[in-house]
Amino acid sequence: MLLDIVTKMAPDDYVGFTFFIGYMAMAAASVFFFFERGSVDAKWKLSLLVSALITGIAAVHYGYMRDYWGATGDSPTFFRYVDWILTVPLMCIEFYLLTKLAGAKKSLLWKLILASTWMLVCGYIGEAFTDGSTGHSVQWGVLSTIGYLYIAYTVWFGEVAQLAENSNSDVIKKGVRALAWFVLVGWAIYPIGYMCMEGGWLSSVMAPENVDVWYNLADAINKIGFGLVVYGIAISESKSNK
Ligand SMILES: *C/C=C(C)/C=C/C=C(C)/C=C/C1=C(C)CCCC1(C)C
Repeated sequence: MLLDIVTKMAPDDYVGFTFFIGYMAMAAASVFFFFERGSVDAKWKLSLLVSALITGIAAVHYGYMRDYWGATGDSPTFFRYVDWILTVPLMCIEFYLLTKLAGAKKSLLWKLILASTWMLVCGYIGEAFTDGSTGHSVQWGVLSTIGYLYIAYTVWFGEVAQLAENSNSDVIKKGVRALAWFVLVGWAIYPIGYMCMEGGWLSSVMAPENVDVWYNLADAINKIGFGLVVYGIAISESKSNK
């Protein structure tokens, strides 16, 4: 089955190409984050485990998406959202774990998880149940964006930002700010991709088939890059305490 798909991969199939690379990169990142737990202080091990889970869950779904794409040539929207609905709340957990040492409460964790789930459920309804109309796309896109803006606000100015500011650790201050940039810039690629679907505001700018290349690039930045920043924080904080 797999071999069949591989032999049919066209040389200019960039979506297929990035699904293959994404799969291996996510898997490799997971192994890295998992084994590097041994290099950081005990209080950082959970953060690195969560990083490994994010890229590990993505690796499995990239395997599915790669094969689905190879077999059908369609956008694997279903697997994409299954992956996001698991990995994005895990990224919210990373923000909580980083600020927990500065006093973050459980309620912060639940607010972020709720907002991210809302964002993705609305996005899925908008994308998977599209009737091709602009009305449907915009309505669910706007609802989804409320969840996104809530998260962006919380990490830039709200509770997460304030906790990091009061943390007495420059590493955490800088690290949380770096992760907030991922949310603002890296995550913004997804709504742009969403708007390229049939009926979307940008549907005349980019064909929906190319959207997957952007999603794959965004995922690599937002999952592996995000994990590396968390790793950087954990490593420097571990050293500075020795
Ligand atoms: C690893 C995967 C990540 C970080 C996925 C993030 C996804 C988003 C930030 C999606 C956001 C959307 C909107 C803000 C509006 C339109 C619908 C979505 C779901 C594409």
